[in-house]
Amino acid sequence: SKETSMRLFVAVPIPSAIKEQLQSWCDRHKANLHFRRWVHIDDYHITLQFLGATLPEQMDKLISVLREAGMHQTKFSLTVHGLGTFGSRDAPRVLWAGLQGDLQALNRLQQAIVTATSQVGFVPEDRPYRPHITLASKYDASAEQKFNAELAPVDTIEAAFSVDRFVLYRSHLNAQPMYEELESFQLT
Ligand code: 3AM
Repeated sequence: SKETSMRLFVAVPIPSAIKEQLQSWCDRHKANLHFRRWVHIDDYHITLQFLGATLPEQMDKLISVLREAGMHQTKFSLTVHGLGTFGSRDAPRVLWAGLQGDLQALNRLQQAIVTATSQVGFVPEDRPYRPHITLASKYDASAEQKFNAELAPVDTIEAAFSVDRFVLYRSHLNAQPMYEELESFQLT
């Protein structure tokens, strides 16, 4: 039922040193970028799959297929690189930092997770996977200056990190930070 279900998603956590750089970039640029909601530093992540409402009785099986999926995926490295938005140019829905590095490994991991969770009843999204780190949302459409990625020097946010695990998160709407780490899964 709705009362007992949890809102879950699977994501790659971001190491503290990288999160600090992302936050510092946001702090330096938020006055010029007209988003009203900035992601809490502890909430930065790369979503692999949004699972949505999940019942407590689904948890054991879910955790077990995720653990199995992680055992067959090897560690890899990513670089935070560049900025982008989802939504239209005049009214972007979210501002995100992009990724470079071993994107093939990231896509393989995402595929493995979608396959694993489908075995326990989670329905994959039919839109293509677009890995990103959301930085801000709620664009102020009344802003005089339209969003322009060129206004913000993207090079200052570049940094490499190693991905050796992924996490099952619970989302708490209206909380700060919003995301609670329920379970961590090691890659090989
Ligand atoms: O990774 P980000 O922060 O861009 O937008 C939500 C967030 O994405 C997304 O899942 C992530 C963790 O909450 N999300 C929320 N509701 C969703 C839905 N119904 C969703 N993704 C797909 N379908």
